[in-house]
Amino acid sequence: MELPERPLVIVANRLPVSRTEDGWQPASGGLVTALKPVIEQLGGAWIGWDDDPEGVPPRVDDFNADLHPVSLTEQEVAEYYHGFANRTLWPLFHDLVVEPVIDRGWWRTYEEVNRRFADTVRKVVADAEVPPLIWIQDYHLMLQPELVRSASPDSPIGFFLHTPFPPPELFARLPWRDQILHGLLAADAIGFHTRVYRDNFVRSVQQLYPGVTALGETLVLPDGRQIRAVAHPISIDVQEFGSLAVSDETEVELAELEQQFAGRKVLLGVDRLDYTKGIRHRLQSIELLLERRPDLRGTFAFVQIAVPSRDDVEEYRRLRTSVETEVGRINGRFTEPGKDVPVHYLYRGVPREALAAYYRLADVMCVTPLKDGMNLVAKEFVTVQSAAGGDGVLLLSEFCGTAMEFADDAVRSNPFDVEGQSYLMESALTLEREDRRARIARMAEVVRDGDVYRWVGDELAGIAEGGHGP
Ligand code: ADQ
Repeated sequence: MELPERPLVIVANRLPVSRTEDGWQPASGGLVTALKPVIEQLGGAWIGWDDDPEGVPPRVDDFNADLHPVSLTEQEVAEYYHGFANRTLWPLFHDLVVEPVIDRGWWRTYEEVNRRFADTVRKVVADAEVPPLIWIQDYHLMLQPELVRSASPDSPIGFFLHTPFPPPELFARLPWRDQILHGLLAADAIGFHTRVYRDNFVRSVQQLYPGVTALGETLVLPDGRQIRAVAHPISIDVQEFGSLAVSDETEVELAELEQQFAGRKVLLGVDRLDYTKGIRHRLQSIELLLERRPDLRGTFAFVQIAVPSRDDVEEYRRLRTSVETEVGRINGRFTEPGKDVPVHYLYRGVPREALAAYYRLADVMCVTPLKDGMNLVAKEFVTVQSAAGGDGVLLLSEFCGTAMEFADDAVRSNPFDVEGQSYLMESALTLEREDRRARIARMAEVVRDGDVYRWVGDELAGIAEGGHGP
């Protein structure tokens, strides 16, 4: 990977560290893992919200960046984060699977908090010998490029959106659409997971700003300035998941699970508990399958692992209640006396080794979001299965970024069609073994060819190259 000869400043909602029993450590997400070696070489800084009551240390071992916390008041967290980011932008960007809340007060706080992040960037770049490359992450910080541009005029500035970008007719509903686009267009390069999201963005820009032309990946603004709008699909650390798949701890976990589910096939769901992930629709499909095919009862189990998420937000609390009601109803209807329940529901995050063991155990992995920017669970599953010589089937929603990469090797589902999806679950259980194995191998190869290190490299190169003045 060719790296820019500048330090790197990352601006993201969260700082890249978490508190563990052994003290502070770099967080385990894909972005942090992928940036570790890059930051090791270039050095740099990370600016993010400091949501630990005791404060985050200025540096942690094994991560070569200075950490610059932005402190937020309770009201700011409620309005900028739970409010505008998660109840306005999040549902709007996921095709309105729930109604976005439009609140002027939240918008003002979003602007204010974005300004505060930019003030911290200003302080950080003031000390830099060379203008750093500034890389801004995600929908919480869409006003940053413009604010940061004035703080560091000579820095290359990039922005990456981890969610989908909605079609222009949906985006146009946002009362502050102009400000958001204006904020973004100050970047040199703007990255999306897929070409569809990129094209949605370009069409929104063109509708709202007549006179913008698009030439391939380049947008030419009316004042002649050029920026790049690119599709760079995010991915996982393939090597890490490959070794995790066959580690001793994973084997131990798997042996226990195999004993627990002996004689039954396993369908699996692993998600944050979010209404975009299609968990309720998935459960309804399971219920229909059990209803339609009494002969299959007792021959399979459905396991849903749901990581608690955003439980300060009303829609998420309601979702939890309805998922738990649904699980209770299905188990109430279909559990035979003295036998195990058909649906296993774990409301918690599980350690990496346990996660890998579940991926290996699954006969059918159900990744069926109503809308999802990319979805890394699907990529983790095929990587783990392939590394362990597995032959599980991936049932994959048409409405996630990953579906663009896996062509027909996944069983493609429309999760809104819960009955159709129940038939797909049934047929996924009966695919021929050789076919299953070949599909997993092809999907794993796609992930191997474009892992998270390639994503980081493509993004940084794009930011360094993009952006030309009038
Ligand atoms: P998320 O919506 O969080 O990310 P996803 O891409 O699937 O979705 O990543 C979830 C991560 O959490 C995976 O690495 C998975 O292993 C882990 N995880 C999920 N459930 C877990 C559990 N119960 N226990 C332990 N780990 C669990 C957002 C966007 C996505 C986009 C990513 C990256 O919504 O579309 O793919 O950012 O850009």
